[in-house]
Amino acid sequence: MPNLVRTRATQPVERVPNPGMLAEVVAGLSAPQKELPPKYFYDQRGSELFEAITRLPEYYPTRTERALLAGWMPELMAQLGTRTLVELGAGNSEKSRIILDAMRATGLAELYVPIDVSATFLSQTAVQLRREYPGLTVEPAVADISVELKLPRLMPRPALFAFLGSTIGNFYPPAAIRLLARVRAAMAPGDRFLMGVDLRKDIPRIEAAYNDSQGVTAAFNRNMLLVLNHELGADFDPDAFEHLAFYDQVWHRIEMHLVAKRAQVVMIPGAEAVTFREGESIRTEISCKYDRASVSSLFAAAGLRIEAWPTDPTTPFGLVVGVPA
Ligand code: SAH
Ligand code: AVI
Repeated sequence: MPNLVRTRATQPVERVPNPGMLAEVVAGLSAPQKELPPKYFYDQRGSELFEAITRLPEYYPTRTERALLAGWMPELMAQLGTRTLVELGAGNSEKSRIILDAMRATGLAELYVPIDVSATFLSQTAVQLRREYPGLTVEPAVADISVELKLPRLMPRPALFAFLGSTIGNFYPPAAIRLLARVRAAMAPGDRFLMGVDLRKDIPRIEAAYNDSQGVTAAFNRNMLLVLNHELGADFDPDAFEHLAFYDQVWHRIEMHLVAKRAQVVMIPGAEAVTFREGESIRTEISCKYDRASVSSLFAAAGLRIEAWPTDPTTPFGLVVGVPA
């Protein structure tokens, strides 16, 4: 059943149809600075490599966000009376369990909607969560959140829309604003938006998080080429590309690139040959770092405002609660 993901015993869900992938990849590789969208990291292996990244000593965001959630969610969920959790880019839902536990403690938890492009990973997570939370309805949605949210028609309210892990940072500001505006449009009175954002801080610490000593981030970066080989029949040689990650102080973001070790030509069926000069790179990801002012202006442009942001100067990561402006 290669194109179907079974999320319930009786209800198969179609894998995200991706007719646009070839066009998107060709457009990205034809630009003066070759570029591919980071959503193509996340096949099964890519999702597993990201999980491994979250456990690396250098990768501080996940454990910092987990600690913030553990400290804050019991109080916040009791205060909001949340009945539905919608999560964008849910991944393995590891930190979502902290929110779900806090919802369950209030006796109000009814529905969890994890949304992700990584179809098989999402369905495995859903099966596991149904076992762990017997009274909870888990309705996963396979969707590209840069295009749509794919929400169930009926959701018990109030709902919490969560976007954790600083995945917002992987979107260029105009796309981030469109995404947040989509969330804003889906919110009903009483709903809240919870977003994790990685904060600006000393550059060596940020750069170390994307250049780990075990090479897991490098493998994650190269995995995108394997995804293109598998999905499009391309003939990239991942070993012919080097991982590069650096902080851009002007744009306040990490950039990840794959740099051609030598001049080469790559074939993608249905497209013209893609040529690389030695040293030429594909930008595979940006990871923007924020402060309060930059989050405020993103929110304002999307029709949201910051309602709460408990800050601690020693914490290099922010958890922000947003409401419609
Ligand atoms: N929220 C989790 C996972 C973060 S990794 C955490 O905080 O640890 C980023 C997740 O977003 C991955 O699971 C990836 O598959 C998903 N993702 C990335 N781009 C996406 C897109 N355009 N649409 C939907 N999901 C996306
Ligand atoms: C998912 N996203 C927020 C991660 C990040 O830090 O930008 C992806 C990642 N890229 C390299 N390491 C982790």
